[in-house]
Amino acid sequence: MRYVASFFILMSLFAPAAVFADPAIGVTSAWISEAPPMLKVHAGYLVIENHADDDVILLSASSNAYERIEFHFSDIIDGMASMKIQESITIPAGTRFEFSPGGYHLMLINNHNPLRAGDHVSVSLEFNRKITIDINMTVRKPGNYQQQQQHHHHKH
Ligand SMILES: [Cu+2]
Repeated sequence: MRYVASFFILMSLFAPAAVFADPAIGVTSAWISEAPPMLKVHAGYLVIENHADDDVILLSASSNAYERIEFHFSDIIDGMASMKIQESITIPAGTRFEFSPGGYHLMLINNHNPLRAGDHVSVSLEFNRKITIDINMTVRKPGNYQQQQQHHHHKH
């Protein structure tokens, strides 16, 4: 235990920003749904894979392009669509977690500049154990993206 503690003290001395990529966590399919210019709240989606033997917890997300980012879950309550804020997202060991339309999403609030399909937004994901992963999210038209995703699931 003492050994582990001194390891983390050393890490914090030599890596002051405590930012390092963790090969145990993979992020794929990161995109933001293009919205009309007057709409300043955008939905973002991604898949997080946890290859580690421990659970990881996504604690927060931030971007220079937005005022702030929340984690939301879309649900239907009494026939009304609603969004619930999630304080954090736990990804159990050896599983993948999907933010996808109709379920969990990043709620990206108040973009500083207009964003259109084809633009890229860099987002920092902060996990427990001081893991930060910087990702690049692509702005896409929602219809196009869904067509691509459903390519293999066509019913004739
Ligand atoms: Cu939302």
